[in-house]
Amino acid sequence: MKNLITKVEKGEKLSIEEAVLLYDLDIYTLGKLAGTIRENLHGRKSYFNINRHINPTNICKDICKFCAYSANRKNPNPYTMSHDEIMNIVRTSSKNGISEVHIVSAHNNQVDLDWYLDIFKRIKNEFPNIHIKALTAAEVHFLATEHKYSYQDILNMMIENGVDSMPGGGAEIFDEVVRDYICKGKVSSSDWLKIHKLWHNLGKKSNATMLFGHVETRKNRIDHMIRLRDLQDETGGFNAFIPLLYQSENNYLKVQEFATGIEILKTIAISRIVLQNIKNIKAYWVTSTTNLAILSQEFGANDLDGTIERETINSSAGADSKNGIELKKLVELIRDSEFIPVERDSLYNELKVY
Ligand code: V47
Repeated sequence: MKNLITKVEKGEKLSIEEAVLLYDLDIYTLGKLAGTIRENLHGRKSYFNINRHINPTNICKDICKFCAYSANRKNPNPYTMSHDEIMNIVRTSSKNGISEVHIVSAHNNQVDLDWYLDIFKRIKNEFPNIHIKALTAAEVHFLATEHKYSYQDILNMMIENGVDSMPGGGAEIFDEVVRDYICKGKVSSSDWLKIHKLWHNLGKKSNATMLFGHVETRKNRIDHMIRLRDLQDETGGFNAFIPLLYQSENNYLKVQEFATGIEILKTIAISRIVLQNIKNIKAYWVTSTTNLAILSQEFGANDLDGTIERETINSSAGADSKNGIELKKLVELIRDSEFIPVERDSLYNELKVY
């Protein structure tokens, strides 16, 4: 263990086996190691943005066992927003000072490709200063397959229509066996990575998530991180890594044992240690709860996502995020925990230090 700690302190790259061993360290040692990396990168600053999540449709041709958002037997309320409805949301949110819209949908084969893409142009025309983070690699794969285009074509169309960056959703767990069990039929791990690589090669940025705390093993998590680390070495295009804690309500995934608070904090700390080439680790308050997100700042996380305003995907599965979080509260929580709240834009330029 001493050798392993020295290796981390020197910033050396860990193998899968070494990184799995990190879980055997106590939480304080891990916090210290990850905290030092965080401190060197960001000092005591903790970032967030003022953003709005929009989930325009929940009709989905895929069935992921962990998903409570898509319209199905457990959630029999299908909806598809019109572009006018979406524009009204963006207009209201722009008055609230958002700098970003985060738009993610289900895989709806009852609307055409223009329904997915035209909305970006409308938003960009009316609000050129709002950053559009939209379409996960899972959606890109769905649109390419459904409408018979290449990934490159879809990515080019996204740029033509005003998409600025890609969110990190749809990554789930890259291990093929687990992936097959929890979300068979969805974009494959290699295609998820390929789509992000193509996007980065267009000079664009994206995020990467990992859904954990369900049926995956510690080794699966490390394997996931290392596949991201390898791609980041090639492209440098990931802005942030976001471990998403599994929410268990209203879905079809049976989980025997849920992740404990210690396991969650260890996973965040280990992600900070393994992914030293990804600058930001986001403790997504939506899935981890605000309490644990705040604590995660001591375990390597330097970003808490944003105010969100409205959230459907994770709140359908039990997260307490339906109505976002007030800016004042988010700032107070960060300040009370003796970190410095910094509002950022989507590309991590600092907008305001509170
Ligand atoms: O892709 C679905 C996950 C993701 C559940 O890039 C679930 O900045 C937990 O990707 N329990 C969507 N998670 C959210 C997402 C995201 C969120 C915030 C910021 C960014 C970013 C991206 O939510 C999905 C899926 O992996 N998800 N169901 C569930 N039951």
